[in-house]
Amino acid sequence: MLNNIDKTSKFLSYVLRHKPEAIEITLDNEGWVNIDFLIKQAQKHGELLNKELLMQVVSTSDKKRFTISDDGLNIRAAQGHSTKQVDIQYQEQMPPESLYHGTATRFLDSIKEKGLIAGSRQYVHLSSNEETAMSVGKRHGKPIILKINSILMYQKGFKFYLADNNVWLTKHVPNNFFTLI
Ligand code: HQG
Repeated sequence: MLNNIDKTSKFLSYVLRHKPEAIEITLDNEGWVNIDFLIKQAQKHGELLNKELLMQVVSTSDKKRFTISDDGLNIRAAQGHSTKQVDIQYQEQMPPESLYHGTATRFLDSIKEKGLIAGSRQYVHLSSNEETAMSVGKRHGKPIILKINSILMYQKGFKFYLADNNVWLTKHVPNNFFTLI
């Protein structure tokens, strides 16, 4: 059973990453929405949300999924978007030598063929350490970890971005830039 915090976290991920229209809100290009308005709309659609619970979810999120704006008025998901409303201008960055991607064995054949693709999301998500990659992979089935030669990709002109919560993003990892570990 999910507790209130986990339920609310899933709800916020859903509306801030994928389906803002589900509660009749609009996100700006950078993914932000006014917190009071979000709460009002969530309540209107039957969600048990209030400011205290929202702030609790933000501060306890293991992956720091949500960011509050400096003025405290707005909230956004740090990464993971599929909605076309949002096109965050992430700061391009030089990646570390290697990055990791956790996935499931059943995807391997396809990944070996096409490389890592963003699918329904806007970016391929990469982790800076193996432990995180492992927990991401476990969500999909029997996990495996790919080690990505991110610095070589960068030298060859591929762009990397670092989200607010330290998840690394890139558009595509072709199949010659990773090994299985
Ligand atoms: C796989 C979570 C077949 C890919 C995590 C992954 C992350 C392919 C799945 C964030 C493929 C997509 C994102 C190909 C990639 N053929 N399968 N060519 N290329 N895939 O959930 O990276 O908890 O969209 O390996 O922590 O698992 O939601 O992406 O298995 O940061 O905050 O297609 O979501 O964060 O799955 O996870 P997802 P992901 P939250």
